[in-house]
Amino acid sequence: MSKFPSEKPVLVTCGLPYANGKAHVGHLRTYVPADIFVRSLRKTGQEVTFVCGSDTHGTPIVVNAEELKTTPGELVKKYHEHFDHTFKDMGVIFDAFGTTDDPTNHERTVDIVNRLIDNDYVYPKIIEIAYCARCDRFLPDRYVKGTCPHCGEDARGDECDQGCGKHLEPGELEVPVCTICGGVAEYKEQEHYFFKLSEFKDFLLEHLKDLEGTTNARNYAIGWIKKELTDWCITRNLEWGVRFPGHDDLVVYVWVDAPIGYISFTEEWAEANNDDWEKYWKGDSRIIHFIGGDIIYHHCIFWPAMLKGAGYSQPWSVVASGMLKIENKTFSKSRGYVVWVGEDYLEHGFHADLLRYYLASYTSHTKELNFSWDVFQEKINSELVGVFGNFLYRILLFAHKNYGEIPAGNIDQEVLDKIGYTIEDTTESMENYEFKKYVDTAMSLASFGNAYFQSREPWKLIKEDKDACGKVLANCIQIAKALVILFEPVIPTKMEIAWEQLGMETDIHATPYSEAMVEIKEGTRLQKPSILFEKIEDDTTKKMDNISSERVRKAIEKECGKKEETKMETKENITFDDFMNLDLRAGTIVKAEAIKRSKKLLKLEIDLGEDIPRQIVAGIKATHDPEQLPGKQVIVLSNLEPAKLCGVESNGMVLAGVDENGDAILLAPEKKVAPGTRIG
Ligand code: B3M
Ligand code: ZN
Repeated sequence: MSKFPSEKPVLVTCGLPYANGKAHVGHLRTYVPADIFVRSLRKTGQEVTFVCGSDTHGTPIVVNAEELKTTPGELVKKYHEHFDHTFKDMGVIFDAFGTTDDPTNHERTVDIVNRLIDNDYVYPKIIEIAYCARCDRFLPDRYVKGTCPHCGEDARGDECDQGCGKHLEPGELEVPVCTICGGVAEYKEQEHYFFKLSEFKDFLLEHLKDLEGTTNARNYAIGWIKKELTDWCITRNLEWGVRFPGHDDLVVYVWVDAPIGYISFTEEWAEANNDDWEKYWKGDSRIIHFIGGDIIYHHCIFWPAMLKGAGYSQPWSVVASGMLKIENKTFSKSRGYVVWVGEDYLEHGFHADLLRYYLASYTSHTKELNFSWDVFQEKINSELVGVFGNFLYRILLFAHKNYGEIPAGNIDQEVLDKIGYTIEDTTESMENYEFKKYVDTAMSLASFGNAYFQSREPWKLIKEDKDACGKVLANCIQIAKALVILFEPVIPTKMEIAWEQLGMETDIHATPYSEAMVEIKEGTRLQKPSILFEKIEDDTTKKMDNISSERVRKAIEKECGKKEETKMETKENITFDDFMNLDLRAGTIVKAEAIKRSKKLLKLEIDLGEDIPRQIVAGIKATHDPEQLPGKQVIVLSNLEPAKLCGVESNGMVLAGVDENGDAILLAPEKKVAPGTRIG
């Protein structure tokens, strides 16, 4: 049973790009399929509103603006414009493209947060927040890095980006380090506000049972909820963002106001079009979110709970794309594995539709997609040029040359059936978010067309029976008409031209699938066709490959340079008095035990000649067996301000170096000395 067209209003959204950097091919993995989906849905007769906008808040933007010596406002303005025009250039056409800093979004966020407060889903709690004494500031999210408590990998702020990918709550990160000054951070108590996510467990399990979309989204979310569902800290110590109601020193966490952008942009669209946004967000609707596979947690758990808690409609479907690889390497801007939409693609004169075609047809939406110039060339040349383009050009050229118009002739039942089945199959694929299947099925109609033309040998027939030949051509043009309608969602600009070449005067973008079965009109004038898709030459691919490898080479150089720099880096001179202020002592480890929550830390008790041994936390768990440590002598900085590491108090620092493997090397006196012996 077809799900579309539906009586219920349909809203499609795309994950909001952070207005913090340029658009790359990775972004397009969400936006291009979403745009294809919307165009296709409209062709089934479904009314759809399609909204998106820039995500303008959060610490990465503030950190980046600070580094670039500009303001967050200026920075996001620049990238908002960049995304807006890049999407348009790529044929991704939103009905509204706002920003989360729009007044509408500030107001809607405050409304939702207030509703959550009124409905008793928000409570204050004193928690430990990373704080940098040197910078004298709290360190929200991206201002702090450290070790993931779940998997032990290096992690930053609110997510374990190098390891398990989990969302991290404030205070969870172990061995926190300030990203501004690089100094060790400490945890300090502060009051923050929490959303009672844990109360939504049953609701979410029910909600997810019926959630449409790709199975990766549903399964991931269900798995997560069954494991754990903890309350969410929804406030941050920042200037930039949406103020938390009643608190001048707090803003809401970016993941609160970002998805609310979906609502605000719908409001902005409704305002501009004299329509009603509440039919989507307060009524019985179908809200479809296209997102990257790395933000399933936020869209399938946090977001529906927040909407439910505030009395808004919840998503009907979540479509999550797989990850992107560049030339078979994990996508990484810093390592140079990136393809920028502007400077690496459009600015080299490649047509947007070719990339749209590649992204839609390379692999299924939830799988990893590899971007490779060689594969790009191969796919474009063999499929778009070799099959589809070839069919269109040869039949139109033949028809133009021999008839100058669409010749007369009944359409074979076989041809109409083939078109009918193709439309059935493709629309079904689209409803299941199977873009590759959609394209492959449409392409098989082009192959059918080629075989039809070839087997009837019109170049011979024209000499023997012009009418019979005309009928063959009419059938081919009917197939071409269907193909252009079917391919419009994928390659919309190219299909505009093809539609004209078929002598059509209507708007291809507004032409429904059903039109493919309507027989073409004999006598329609045909212009001399032009070639729609040009072959990509080997030289071009080579040139693009070189640009890619050059970027990777430069990234490696930069990385090495950085290492070199840090190796050679010397600190500013200090005075002798400064040095004398360091109270360095030799001590004997009397006890050592692992801190369970941490992969890096050991809790040590060290005899410094005082009444009781000092408790000091050291990051040597990976290299030192606690059982082997008692009795060992070490050097301790004994007057370091106390700090809590992973919830355990530490009163000093054990001195250690790091060898070339990154392992900790403990410093020790040359021979055994009395505990407390002064060093220096
Ligand atoms: N701005 C980008 C990302 O994490 C983030 C999406 C927000 S969607 C509401 O992919
Ligand atoms: Zn992790």
